[in-house]
Amino acid sequence: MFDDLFDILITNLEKINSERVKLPNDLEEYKNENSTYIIKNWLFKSSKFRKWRITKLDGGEKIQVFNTVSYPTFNSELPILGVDILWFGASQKLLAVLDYQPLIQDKNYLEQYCKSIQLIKKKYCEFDNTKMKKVYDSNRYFSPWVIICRGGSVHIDKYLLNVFDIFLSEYLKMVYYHSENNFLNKEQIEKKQIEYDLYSSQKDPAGKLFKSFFGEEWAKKFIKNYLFTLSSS
Ligand code: BLA
Repeated sequence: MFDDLFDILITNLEKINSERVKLPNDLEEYKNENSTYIIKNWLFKSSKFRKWRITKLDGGEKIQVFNTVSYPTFNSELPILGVDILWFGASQKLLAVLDYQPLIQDKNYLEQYCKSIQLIKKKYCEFDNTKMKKVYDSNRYFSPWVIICRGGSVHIDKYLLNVFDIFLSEYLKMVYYHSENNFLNKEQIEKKQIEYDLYSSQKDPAGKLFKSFFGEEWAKKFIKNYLFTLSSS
């Protein structure tokens, strides 16, 4: 599922000359014993991005996930693009979260780098239909304009691809027009990205899910060596 989102993303990553980074076989693809859950992962890097990861989880009717996160190089203070899209087939429920995840909560930083999401929210207000619950602290690494949709298949059919397409292309435009940092130096950027990984590795509700689908050993390795690589630095 979500192949159209995946295809748009790959096309864009190719356009910006990203290079695919080879992952160990058991991180590239992993299945549980009876193959009810299959996870596939991709890793890219480019001159502008230290790391860009994509995860697809196929759990049949139970769960389908498309997740992607970009990390700019330590030379750029720009936000991290974060996308988490989940489909629960049995209950026909969609959860979609898209944000330019800010490194700091400075008002001017947020206005400069995150506010463009507002245009998408306004254009697709039927899609942006709910607020964040308490899993994450909304003041850490989320912008005031985070897009959250709790919906059904109609939200996928009518809006998801357009929302993702604009969200991605606006972000890439920002990255390519960005010339100088105004808020953070290289050392501070690195520190913030480390904090992001540490914080996310502790808060991510996916951790429990990976443990139950694929076992504790693989889940730990996946978090440390793929999802949040800086969390152990
Ligand atoms: C919520 N994400 C969730 C939940 C699960 C996942 C199981 C809880 C579902 C629910 O509340 O109904 C699952 N997250 C995953 C999986 C991966 C994953 C399988 O990352 C696989 C890699 N999450 C992110 C990123 C963002 C993010 C980058 O990984 C930022 C946009 C956001 N996920 C996010 C938020 C919630 C969530 C904000 C909670 C939504 C809420 O508060 O209502």
